[in-house]
Amino acid sequence: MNGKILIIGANGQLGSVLTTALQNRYGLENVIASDLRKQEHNHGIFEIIDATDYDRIQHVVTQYNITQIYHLAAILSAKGEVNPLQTWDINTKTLLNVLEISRLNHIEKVFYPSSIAVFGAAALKHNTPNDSYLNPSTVYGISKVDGENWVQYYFLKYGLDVRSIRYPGVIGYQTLPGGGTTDYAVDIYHKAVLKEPFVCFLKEDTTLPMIYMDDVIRATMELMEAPSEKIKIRTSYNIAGLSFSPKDVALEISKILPNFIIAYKPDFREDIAKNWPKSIDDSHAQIDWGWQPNYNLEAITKSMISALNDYYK
Ligand code: AKB
Repeated sequence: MNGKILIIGANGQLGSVLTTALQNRYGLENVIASDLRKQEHNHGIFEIIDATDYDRIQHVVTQYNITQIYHLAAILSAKGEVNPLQTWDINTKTLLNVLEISRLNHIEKVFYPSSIAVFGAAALKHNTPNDSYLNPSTVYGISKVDGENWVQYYFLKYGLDVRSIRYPGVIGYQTLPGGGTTDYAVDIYHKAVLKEPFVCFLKEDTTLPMIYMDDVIRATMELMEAPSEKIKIRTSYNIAGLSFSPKDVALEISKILPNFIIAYKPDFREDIAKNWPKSIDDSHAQIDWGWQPNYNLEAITKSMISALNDYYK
């Protein structure tokens, strides 16, 4: 790769792990991490960027001669419902800033994460196809549908090479998610390792598509490194990891930690989850750029418990 990568939203659940992965692959000096605040864990080059500030992004792009942008900043599904108009404003304004700056500065590649939140009641619940009718029930989902159409527009109209994945719920030990409906699937492991009971905000049988952090990082890098002609979908690719319900994770955890206790107290996040798919058809990602997940629930559970045991030691 020639040039430098800018990551916007580098302190988030995915951003912090992806930043390290990109630094390892392309060199510490070639990755510029950015977010609203600098944090202790930030290694390498870090710049403060509020992505609603067009001039600030432009300044950093010029300063470092940026050639690739990963735009990860967004307000997620559950938090987004607290202030819908602000969520819309932030999610859409930041994307349009990135797209316009990318076009004007001849950025070579842009990554834009979409989500299973684009699907709503009209989509099939099982093996949801990539080209489903999209009628999301959250403002986050609406902003991602809008975003998917904008990235395709910039590709078709200006030839901007934007690539996108619809992420399932992401599970990882490295960072805590914030503001999502799938966050329970990370919190549950923390509580289990701390030997505390877990109160789940979804019903016990609410099955959702999920993916392990290692798989999601590999998917993102494989998509970004694929030859341009292999990227046939310019809105966003479905990818599947696995599907499970809170009851399934609790059962798997109790095989390692038999005293684990879970209770269920569904709240408004259950209403969000019930409109999302239970499983995803990712055949286009498999055919176009060779996507295959590696982790099942047993492997995820072993890896999460072992890593969090070390963390809390
Ligand atoms: C959320 O729960 O909002 C996110 C997502 C599925 O995009 N994790």
